[in-house]
Amino acid sequence: MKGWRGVIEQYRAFLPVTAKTPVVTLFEGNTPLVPAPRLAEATDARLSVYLKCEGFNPTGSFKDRGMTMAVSKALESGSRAVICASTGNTSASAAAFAARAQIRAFVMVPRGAIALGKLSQAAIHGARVLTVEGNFDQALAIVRQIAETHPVTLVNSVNPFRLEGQKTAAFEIVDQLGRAPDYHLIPVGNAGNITAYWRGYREYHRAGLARELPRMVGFQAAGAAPIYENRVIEEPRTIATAIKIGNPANWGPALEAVKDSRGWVDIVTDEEILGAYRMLAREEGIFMEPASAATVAGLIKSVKAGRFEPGSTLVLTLTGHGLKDPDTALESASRPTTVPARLDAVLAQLGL
Ligand code: AN7
Repeated sequence: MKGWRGVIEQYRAFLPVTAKTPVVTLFEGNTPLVPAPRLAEATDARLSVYLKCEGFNPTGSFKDRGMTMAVSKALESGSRAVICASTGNTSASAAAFAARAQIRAFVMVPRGAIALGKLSQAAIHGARVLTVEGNFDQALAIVRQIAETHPVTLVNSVNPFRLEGQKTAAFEIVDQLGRAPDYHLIPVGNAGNITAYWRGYREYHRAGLARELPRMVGFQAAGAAPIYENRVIEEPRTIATAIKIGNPANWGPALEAVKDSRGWVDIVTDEEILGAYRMLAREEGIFMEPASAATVAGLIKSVKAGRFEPGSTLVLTLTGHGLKDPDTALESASRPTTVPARLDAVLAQLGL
């Protein structure tokens, strides 16, 4: 078979797999790197801005890159079940890859704090879904305990294979752009992705495939910003439910990535996130979920603060598709108008 066959086949030489690893894939990866001219124009026309649209992965988020690795390795080790806590996207991806591998998936999501699309994905793929009366951090603590004492594989990003798979996004960006960007902007929740990207860029650099290394810039929601505030947030709050996390599992490695790359971590408010969310949809035609828009909000804020040299190349990771969270979209846009089925009534509404 010709063409793209998923991130493991594409980047096998950089991944901890052997000929014996049973590759479980949905042909994830190979997502578009889309130029964002209007975003650049609206912020600083002297910047080159590109969007790595990870919402176009098979389950609609970047999690598929890590999940193909985690589930393949789980299967290789003889495991017949995976478990995770999730703000939604990890559970959707785990459920899909477990279905593909024909093993069981147990997922725990915080009650009332997960977008509708994500919940429906986990359900339709046949995962056992528990909604926890608590937040993500509490759910993660429980599944970690379960995985230590029961024959189930933990597929949160504390599973090292998750980050190995996710680092392939950095490889793709270099392959698509012909170089590493000067800055890489990314939302931060459990802090796995920023860690994985930095690892990917460094590995490509070491292999002589990228001459440059980007500065890693992470954005947290203002009400859920443990890394920025340097303290655990007991009750994180934000409209961007994907990154509503108060005690990130990859806190230390993410800080290292930011320090090593001479980057920074900043916060954006829910208002800024929603503004960026609408702008991205209306000005660039790209519909991503609010957590992804945090990166665009971060771009706007950082440009205002004069943080990028003119002529810089920036890549923004847009982590999850907008269709994941239709409720927020409808609340953020004008509602449809109901009309009688008559030409004159329709024309009157359209103002034509
Ligand atoms: C759209 O699904 O943690 O900093 O349980 O879904 O690597 O955690 C999701 C995280 C950004 C943050 N954007 O990435 C989960 C989960 C979206 C996300 C993040 C998530 P990390």
